[in-house]
Amino acid sequence: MTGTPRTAGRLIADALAAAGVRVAYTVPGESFLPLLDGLVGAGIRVVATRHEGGAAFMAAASAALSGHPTVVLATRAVGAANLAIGLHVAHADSLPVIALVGQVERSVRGREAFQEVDLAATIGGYCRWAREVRDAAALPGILDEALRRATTGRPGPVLLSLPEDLLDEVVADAPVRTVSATALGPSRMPSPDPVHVRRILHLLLDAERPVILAGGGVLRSRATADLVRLAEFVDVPVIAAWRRPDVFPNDNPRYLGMSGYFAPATVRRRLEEADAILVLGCRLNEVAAYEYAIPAPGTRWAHVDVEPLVSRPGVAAPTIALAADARTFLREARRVLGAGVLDSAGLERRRAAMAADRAAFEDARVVDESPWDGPGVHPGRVVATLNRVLSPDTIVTTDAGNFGGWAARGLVLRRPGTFLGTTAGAMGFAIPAAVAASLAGPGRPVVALAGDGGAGMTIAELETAIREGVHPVVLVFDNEQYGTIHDHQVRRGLAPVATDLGPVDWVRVAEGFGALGARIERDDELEPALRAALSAVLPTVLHLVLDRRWASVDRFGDVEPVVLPAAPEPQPEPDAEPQPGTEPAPPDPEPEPDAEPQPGTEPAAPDPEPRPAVEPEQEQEPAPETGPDGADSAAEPEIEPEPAPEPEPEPAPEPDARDGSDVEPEIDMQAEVGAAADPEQGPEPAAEAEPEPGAEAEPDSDPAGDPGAPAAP
Ligand SMILES: Cc1ncc(C[n+]2csc(CCOP(=O)(O)OP(=O)(O)O)c2C)c(N)n1
Ligand SMILES: [Mg+2]
Repeated sequence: MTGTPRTAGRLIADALAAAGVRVAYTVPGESFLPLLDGLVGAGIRVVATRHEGGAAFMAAASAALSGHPTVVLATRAVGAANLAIGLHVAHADSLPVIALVGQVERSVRGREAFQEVDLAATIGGYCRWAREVRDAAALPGILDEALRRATTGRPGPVLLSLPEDLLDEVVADAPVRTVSATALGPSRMPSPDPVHVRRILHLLLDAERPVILAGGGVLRSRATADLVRLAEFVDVPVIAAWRRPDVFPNDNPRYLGMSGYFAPATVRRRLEEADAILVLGCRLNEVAAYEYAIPAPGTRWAHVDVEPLVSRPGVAAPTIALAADARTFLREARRVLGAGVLDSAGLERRRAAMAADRAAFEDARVVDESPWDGPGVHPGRVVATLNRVLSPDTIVTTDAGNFGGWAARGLVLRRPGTFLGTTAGAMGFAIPAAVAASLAGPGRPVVALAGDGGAGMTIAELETAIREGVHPVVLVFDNEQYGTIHDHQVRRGLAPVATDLGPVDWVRVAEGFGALGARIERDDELEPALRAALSAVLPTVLHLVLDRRWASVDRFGDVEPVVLPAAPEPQPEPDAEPQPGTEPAPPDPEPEPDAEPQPGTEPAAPDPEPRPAVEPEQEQEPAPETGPDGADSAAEPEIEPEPAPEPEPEPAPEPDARDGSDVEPEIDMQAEVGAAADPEQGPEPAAEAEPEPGAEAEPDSDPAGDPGAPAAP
């Protein structure tokens, strides 16, 4: 594309619009005014927030829901410093956030100018990549690179430092090479080699206790429906990675819970017992992997990820590592399975074990049954009320804090894209994320869960919600305490320093911003108030009064564990799911990739290399998504929800393919075990060996890793 003369600010905005950016969040500054102008001119919605931290949280939430790169803007050292927490979130959660920060004019740079700091070297350190632009002629190339870094391979935040005077410069007829939205993202990765896919299926299906650990990569590639199909077809259970509970429908009998803080004890146990794990679109961060205890020593595991691990200190290398996005992997797996035969004895064994596992999990996730008659509400019953009242399309956002433990254990989510919580454990996230979710999907119910500590950090964004015409519901769990940290202190026998907070009248706070509020002191008051809040046309804050003795979902008072009623005897699950093997195979609705030789007829490949993550220049065919569409796009819902998993039967296998009774065995899962997953072969190389953010310990995490006494960030 050849550019017409325009300011550098407008050129940046046009490039962003072309890359699919639809919304930008900011606290404005005088250092980037032409850019603000340019964004509006390019049809990007610009939302002013009350704090740059809120803006960055919103950008991260928007990117998570829409899959599009999202912009956050801030001014020089002061605004950029406030962005940091949200950039860290975007890094931890692999979200394509583009931070554009106004910088001092080039003529005063390096002279201790007003609000001057090296932005790329400081705040840029929170990002995957950061540059200061010194010359307008270099802008197109730098923008190109920034967009690629943010969206290809493992997505993440990038930062551009933009000198104020540069943004005013007119860039005359410069050739502009902008990246188009359709050329970006992990879905542009090539289909994985079927030989590798088959090896991974072998690893899983030849095991006694296989499990799939699914993470954000499945959500980002909109692959939940594909994962459900695979899990149902092969009868392998799924565990969601920490803070990704919406990756698999929680009411599906194959779902065995979310890992990490406050998970039911059955989750860790099941992961430890697994003799094979498929880690799919998951970074195995410290919390999700129980302080790197998972995969347990001796567990054979496959890592399928846009940037799979080769090795990490203290963790055994994967048996197989495959660079692929979750959706293309799952579709290829389905194709490979459709051409083969499953061992029926293995299927039966897995199905029986799954019924028992699921029953144990269901018992362990009960959070509302301990006796309670006040004062204040029972936090587990709050979660039970949410389960009863919220429609399946409601988006729930969460903050960090022990209050979230009851939801982590007991909240039931049925659809992908209905949960936003950060693996960075950042307080203050829930309310801005709820505002962004409401903006992204107008009309969709959105509920934020926050403690009184976290709510206090970003409650001002209620005004942003009102100004922008959206109305999330905010539940403030008020124990007048930084309860999580107090809990740490108590468990270490320390005095409670700096963890007591004073009373806040959250109803009046809400009303002060022009929102609605209700104080909830008894369990039976919540349901009517929640229903009213969900149908209100203004944001509502529900002030949940909590007795401080609710220390966590596992502890009541400073010493007493929560006493729950005895669990009922586990009942085997009636398997009501349609059995793919017993139903007629409909035609495959998806175009299959070019005809490939049947895997069964291929010569056994001697441990071939996986295809690496796509290089930017490579194979960039158009995506099915629509590109940017100027001014109109700003008004459209931003969320691109994945359709709920279809109930239709599997297309690929023949009626008897699962028991192999009269189908030619094109893949004999039994026969190929040894060749498919040989631990001696060592891991496949990953695309890039970057430091893993998951390896960074959170200061508040519980070093003992005691699942019975967790500490939420
Ligand atoms: C931005 C940020 N600052 C500090 C922390 C450390 N921290 C983790 S939980 C917590 C207390 C949260 O208090 P509150 O929101 O009231 O929830 P509660 O633990 O009381 O349920 C703190 C201070 C953090 N995770 N994030
Ligand atoms: Mg609190």
